[in-house]
Amino acid sequence: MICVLAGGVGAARFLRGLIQVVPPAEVTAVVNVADDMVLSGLHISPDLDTVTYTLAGVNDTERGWGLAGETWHALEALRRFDPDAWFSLGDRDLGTHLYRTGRLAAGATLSEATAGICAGFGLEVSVLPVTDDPLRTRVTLATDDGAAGEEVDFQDYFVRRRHDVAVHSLRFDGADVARPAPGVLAALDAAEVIVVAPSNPLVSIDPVLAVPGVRQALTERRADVVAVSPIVAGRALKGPADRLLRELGHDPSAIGVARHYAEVAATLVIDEADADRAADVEAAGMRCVVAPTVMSTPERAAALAARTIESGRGHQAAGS
Ligand code: FO1
Repeated sequence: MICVLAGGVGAARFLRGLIQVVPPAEVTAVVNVADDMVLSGLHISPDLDTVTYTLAGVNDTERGWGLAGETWHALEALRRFDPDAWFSLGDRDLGTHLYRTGRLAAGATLSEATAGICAGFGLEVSVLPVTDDPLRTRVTLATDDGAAGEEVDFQDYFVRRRHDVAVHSLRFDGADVARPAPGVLAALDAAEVIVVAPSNPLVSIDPVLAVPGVRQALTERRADVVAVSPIVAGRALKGPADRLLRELGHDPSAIGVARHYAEVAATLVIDEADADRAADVEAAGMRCVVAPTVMSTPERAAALAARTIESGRGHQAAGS
């Protein structure tokens, strides 16, 4: 079994590649829920849905989030009453949020609601929220002179402000008391290889690691953990990972990613464009594998997944 720690789009593409090279029933995705929010009374789980829709092959590939062939009649109707509605829920996507919210209101856990959604899409992959407890990323914006300013919800920062603002710090509200969802620690324990997907290290993977027990589970399995760098030639392919790394005091490069993950993962896969940084990655304490990491086609995603899994298995064979 392969276990993948996952955020949104990058992880979803990686997982879609992975199920081309590993039987889907042998894959477990442990997914970030700290981007979740309640909007118009509906519980939205962006990363869970991005992973689910992509694995099911029904995602909108242009936007990266939501469903293909989406229409926006409900949003237009909502804007009659709230012209400033800034978070776009498509008509088809709404079905997912209605189902999830209904199940939660009836007493189901987020894991149970997620299992129902995955069954509805016919998925064989186990998609697990990292926790069923409330976990929310809160973003403290930086003032012009770099001091701590207003603290806002993650989606307020990411979508409403288009992550085009300086960040002072992050915290994961609820992380201290959150419990891993059923199956999470068992999957980390049983996995042949654990992959840290090419997701934003600071706002997608760190909240997953912040759930008590998860970081320790990875540390204990460090030799079998392979991380894939989401930074290529100093840039994030999507989203604000490069800017956030810089603003929060990390090197916005494969080396910064290596330093960030060295405690939990033995191996880092970096892109060919960063081949000249391999020695620095190794100096940061990680074994370095150089491969094409840009998942511009499903074939490239499958090749990256195959290489990543081989790297984890190879490391085990080497006995390190
Ligand atoms: N991202 C946007 O940039 N604008 C949106 O209006 C938006 C709506 C949305 C609705 C449902 C959903 O599951 C995701 C949605 N996203 C939207 C994406 C999402 O909020 C972010 O990309 C992630 O949270 C970051 O991983």
